[in-house]
Amino acid sequence: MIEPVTTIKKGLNIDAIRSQFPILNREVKGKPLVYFDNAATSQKPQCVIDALVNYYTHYNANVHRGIHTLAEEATLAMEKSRDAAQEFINSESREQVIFTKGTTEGINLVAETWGRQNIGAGDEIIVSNIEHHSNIVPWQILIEEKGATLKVIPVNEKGELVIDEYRKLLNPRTRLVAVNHASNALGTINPVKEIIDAAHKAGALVLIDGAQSTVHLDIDVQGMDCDFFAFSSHKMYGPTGVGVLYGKKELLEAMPPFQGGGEMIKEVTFEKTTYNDLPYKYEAGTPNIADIIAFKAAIDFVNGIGKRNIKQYEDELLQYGTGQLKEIPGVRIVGEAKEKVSVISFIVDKLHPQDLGILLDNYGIAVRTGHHCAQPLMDCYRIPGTVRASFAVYNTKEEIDELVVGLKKAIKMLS
Ligand code: C6P
Repeated sequence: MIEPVTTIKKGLNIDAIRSQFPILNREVKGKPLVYFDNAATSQKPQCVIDALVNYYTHYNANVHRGIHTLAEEATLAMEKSRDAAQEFINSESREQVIFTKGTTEGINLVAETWGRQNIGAGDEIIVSNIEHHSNIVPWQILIEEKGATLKVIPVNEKGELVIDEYRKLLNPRTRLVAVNHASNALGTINPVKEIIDAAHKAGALVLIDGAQSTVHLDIDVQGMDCDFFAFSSHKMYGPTGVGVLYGKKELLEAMPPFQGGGEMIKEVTFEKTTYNDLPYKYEAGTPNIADIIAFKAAIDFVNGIGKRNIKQYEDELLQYGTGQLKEIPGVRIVGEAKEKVSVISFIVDKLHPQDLGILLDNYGIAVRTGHHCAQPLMDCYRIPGTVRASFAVYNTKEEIDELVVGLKKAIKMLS
């Protein structure tokens, strides 16, 4: 268990937090690992690893099917995860928490069910210029099939959405607005409440891609009033292969099923099949039981530290890192929105991000380089990609200093 350390006044006990992550003790290329690729996936604390091992060691069984002890224990543990996720995002009910493989599957689920049912020729879907491909391509597949149109909210030089232009895009043909809560490529936190309220006034629904926000920001789906919210466990210290799709109940009830199979049915005959109640209607087949169970350990881990404490500490890292990187000649930060999560994207004059990434890896520093699955954004800024350092609660200013030293060396070698 994490030490009960953590009031804002005292500051976080980062050493105690780091000690929960065994992987942080390893070396890469003979150097201590500096892991700054948290926006891609965060590392996992021991409690999450233990939850996985514990399930497979002691009560591995399928869920919702057996009446034997192991099956009951597994079912109970999995459903406890649903309760934890419900509370974590303040969903009205547990039935509205659908387990998916991750954000991508959650968005595709909405596109293939609600979208197929509700989008027609001439309808419009609005996305933004700073979306991840996961929140672009599913809508492109849909509009191609239906003869609908995709509209795009522009982004300014700082990496903020141009909300006045967004308002102009809304019209009676707008059926859905799909935007991220926080951008993976820039770190921008979008004004989702404002976006949602404007969309609702225009009669459109809103899907929020919470992949990059859920670990950093308080999430209140009721307060936000979003219609759908999708996120992934693996970006918030939990296992891969698990995510949640939240939806408003009346929408989830009206939508057709996503996939057919076991668990999502009430009764099957060759003449007619009736579908299960929420949330199981959207959870066909044996779920990812172990990872769903361990996801609760991740939620407990985050709650144990407190999101506000995490955000406050990560903001410090963000400001420190931004200041340090800006001092290096030739470095330009890409994305300087007023509100950001702890992501710093940058480019260096005349150098390719990938070359920098390879050299940084030689110093044990893991960053992501490239387009970050946000090619339309890179095209808009006319850059091939960026180097991205993204921070988690276990990172330190000393590690940022390592990045600065490594980057200076890399720039010297490549120039
Ligand atoms: N971004 C990154 O390095 P999945 O892969 O389904 O868990 O999440 C997809 C996704 C959707 N939206 C946003 C805003 C995201 O950042 C991501 C994942 C990772 O930035 C991997 S490409």
